[in-house]
Amino acid sequence: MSMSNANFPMDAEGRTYHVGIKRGELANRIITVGDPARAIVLSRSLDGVDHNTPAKAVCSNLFSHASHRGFLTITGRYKGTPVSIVAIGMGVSMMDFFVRECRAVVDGPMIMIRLGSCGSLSDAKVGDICVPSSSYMVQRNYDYFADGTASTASAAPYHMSKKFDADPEVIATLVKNMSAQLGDNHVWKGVNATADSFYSSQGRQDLNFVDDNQELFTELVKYEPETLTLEMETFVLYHLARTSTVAPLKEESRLTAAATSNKHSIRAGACMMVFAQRKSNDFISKEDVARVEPIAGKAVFDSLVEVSLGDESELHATEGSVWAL
Ligand code: R1P
Ligand code: URA
Repeated sequence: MSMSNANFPMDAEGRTYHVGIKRGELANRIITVGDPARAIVLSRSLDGVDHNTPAKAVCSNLFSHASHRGFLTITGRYKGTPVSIVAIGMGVSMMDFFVRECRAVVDGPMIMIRLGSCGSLSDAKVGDICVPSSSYMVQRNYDYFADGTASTASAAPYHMSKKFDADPEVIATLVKNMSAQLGDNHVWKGVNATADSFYSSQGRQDLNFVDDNQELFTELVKYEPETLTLEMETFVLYHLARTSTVAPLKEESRLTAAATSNKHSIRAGACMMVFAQRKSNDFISKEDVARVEPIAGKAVFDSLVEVSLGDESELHATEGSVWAL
């Protein structure tokens, strides 16, 4: 693989370095998930799929691309509208690769909705859906542990960032469509905490390491009483959407205007299935995942196509794209 441009590497075909997609392969409306198997489950709701396709395969009439770095992109149409599904793996760095590289190859405004899994700190039970209207970041304070023991440290062991908001219309639409699919009593609104680890920064106890996180849940709720969920990506999605500039940056000459503009080219939202109930210590069953994933997916697709992206003629051209009829 030969790349040019060290600042934003792309290959000769115009494929981005990590997600591995190029112009015309990605729609303006995207659902992003962690697990590639979830992406394949969701792809079964797209138009014209052959339901005899083997369970682990992408239907051959949909576009799909698996990158060398573990991203899986599937593009097709949902109720006639072009949509993409992108599985990114886990963690904030993967979300950063995803948002930036996808933004770079699509013209016009975009909407990105994450359908993830999470731990619940509230009364939301396994299999319920949480829709966070904002997210903050919880990071291990590495300096605190500098001498291998916490005994001499003065600062706090974990750091909580400021909150960044989702797009309010995206959130309202997700709540409405999730409630229609699952019932109001299975859909929760609140604030998400994105952690830089599944373990220490989510308050999991691990005697093999000094983590000093026994009080973390109490600290999180003190910091933000509406804290509902813990997971590992949503903060970066909300943060990058809020710091996105005007779309699209087709020409260098637009960079200056874009950098000073207040407009954001990305509308973002997220919803998470509760996999871990941290108060009761329950973990979701395989059967519940198989039941919830496809219906939650339909609610996200319905939301993706319901939220307006403005003048559709400003969206990425159909001509030459993988969703051209
Ligand atoms: C950890 O098990 C992973 O699950 C959650 C976390 O954010 C993290 O990525 O989300 P996904 O199920 O979308 O990967
Ligand atoms: N994903 C997370 O990041 N945490 C959980 O507890 C469950 C899923």
